[in-house]
Amino acid sequence: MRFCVLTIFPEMFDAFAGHGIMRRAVESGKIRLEPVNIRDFAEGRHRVTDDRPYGGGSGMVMKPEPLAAAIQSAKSELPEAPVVLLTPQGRRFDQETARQYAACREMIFVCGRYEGLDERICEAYVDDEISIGDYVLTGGELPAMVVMDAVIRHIPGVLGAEDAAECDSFSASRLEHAHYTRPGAFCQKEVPGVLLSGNHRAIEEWRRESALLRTILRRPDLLEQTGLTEPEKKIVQKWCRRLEALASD
Ligand code: 4HQ
Repeated sequence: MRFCVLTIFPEMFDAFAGHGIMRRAVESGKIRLEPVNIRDFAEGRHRVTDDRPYGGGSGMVMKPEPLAAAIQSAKSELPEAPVVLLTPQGRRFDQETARQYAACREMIFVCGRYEGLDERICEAYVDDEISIGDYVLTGGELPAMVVMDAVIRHIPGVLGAEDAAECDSFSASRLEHAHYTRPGAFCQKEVPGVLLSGNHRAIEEWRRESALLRTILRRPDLLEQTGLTEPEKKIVQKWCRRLEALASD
């Protein structure tokens, strides 16, 4: 998969491409990440990429001409790529969107700075507007890295030994079970005994229960979308009986 990222801070992507799973994916040739400096497409001695907003007010706006030239250049390199703008005005990024993007062979990200892009660029060139959450950042670079990070996990062979990105759409609607490693006792807390039992069926059941209870307590909103499976209903019924016994005198 090939990513082209249009930004005025291409160096921000060095650390991202240079570490961990992203680095391995780049080195193995599964991923190509090409940051492109929008400033290289700006005219004049100072190569200015921003200007004052029509109508006045504080803050600057990214000029349309350098952006248009940078996007056209990226599109000629990656003709199949959707042009994705990172903006709080976009639709919310989630695991399902990450999975869908992983089916693309190419993507172009546009990272804004200042108050954002001249609206005519959005209208003329942008295929998709994505927000990583309801907060305001100083630029689209971190959101572009967040999106790429979530997307590459779905590309076959990228995770390698680290288990595959859970492929069913269901996994996105359940939190992970608790995890433990050595030592067996830490801070006066023991690892749940079943995990040391070697009984793989029992371990699998404990993990399902852990995942479900954590989801109910921390993110009940995730369950409203899918509802409970039959085995999950059994777990909830078991806990209902336990809690009722506790409450009855
Ligand atoms: N931005 N999710 C870039 C964001 C943002 C977000 C604010 C994007 C500033 C110029 N992007 N502009 N949240 O906060 O994607």
